[in-house]
Amino acid sequence: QENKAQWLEDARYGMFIHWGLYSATEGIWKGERLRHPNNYAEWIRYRNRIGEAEYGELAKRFDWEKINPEEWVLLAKKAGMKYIIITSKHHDGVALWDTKVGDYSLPKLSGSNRDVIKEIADACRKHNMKLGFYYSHWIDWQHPYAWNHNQEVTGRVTDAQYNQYWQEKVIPQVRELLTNYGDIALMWFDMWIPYQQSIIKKEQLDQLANLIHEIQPNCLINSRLGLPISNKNVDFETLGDNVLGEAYTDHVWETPGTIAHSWGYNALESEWKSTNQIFQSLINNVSLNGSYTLNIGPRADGTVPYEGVERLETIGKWLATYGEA
Ligand code: JFZ
Repeated sequence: QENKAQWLEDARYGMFIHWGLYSATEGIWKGERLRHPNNYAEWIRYRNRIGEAEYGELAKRFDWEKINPEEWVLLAKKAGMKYIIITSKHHDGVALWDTKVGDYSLPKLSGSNRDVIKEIADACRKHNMKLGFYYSHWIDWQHPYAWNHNQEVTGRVTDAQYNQYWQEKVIPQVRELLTNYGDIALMWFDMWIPYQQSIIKKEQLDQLANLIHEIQPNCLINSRLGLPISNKNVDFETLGDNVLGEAYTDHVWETPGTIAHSWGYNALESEWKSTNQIFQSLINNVSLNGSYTLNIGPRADGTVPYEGVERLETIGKWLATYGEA
């Protein structure tokens, strides 16, 4: 049987985009930096204990005059990247698209009728770029019955309650994502422990995978679904964040990497990797038949910090001159 993930191995280099309400905080909430040594801006709602209503207000800071997802696609092109993965719903539970499943979406919270997921899907089609969706299935800080680690935000959750979250939010939202936006190359789930150690049940993961296969049989699923690469529902392995490949494997794999430290835009970012370091990470993975998915964290107006643009363009120029197409 032909490996449907072969294109990802051949692609070698892609763009990750972390963009959501958290981007508008820029990593600062009420004059205070993130209450955690890891400066992940996309975790600010949880770390700084922001309430749902107040968090939703961040949608008002989005600058729709400037936001243009096609520019992200053009940047990926220039960088020599072959696919894009965008945070359709991160742990905060906010859908970036115009979901009909609940009111917790960027269009509804911002009062804008723009559907950024539709716009990036259209731009990817136009520029021949593969598109994948990050979807936080395990954790959701908005739904009262979803998982949020130590349960400080929503209280304890029973298996039955968790299943309610699963059936009324995860399943119908993933169905929307795979129905309304054309061909989706991959779904990137994000649970970094085996499902047995989580509240998720095997049947729920199978249901999710079956749904994806039913709507888009060619759509790939990553191992952070919560299952090992040996499972038939997993098409490629996602290594730990910024963890590079060490050897050839018999399966397709990728490393999600950051240019700086935070995934979401953080104005206090101070750990930009050098262009050399990023380039060597890419070369390391490519030399082992792996892929490198490098993240950008645009601001709430869609602009990408120049530190990232500069590194992406430098490497892109090198690839255009010396790399194979
Ligand atoms: C997760 C998210 O919590 C984070 O916000 C970001 O989206 C990132 C891509 O994924 O964070 C992780 C997940 C797994 C590891 C580390 C951070 N890991 O396995 O090393």
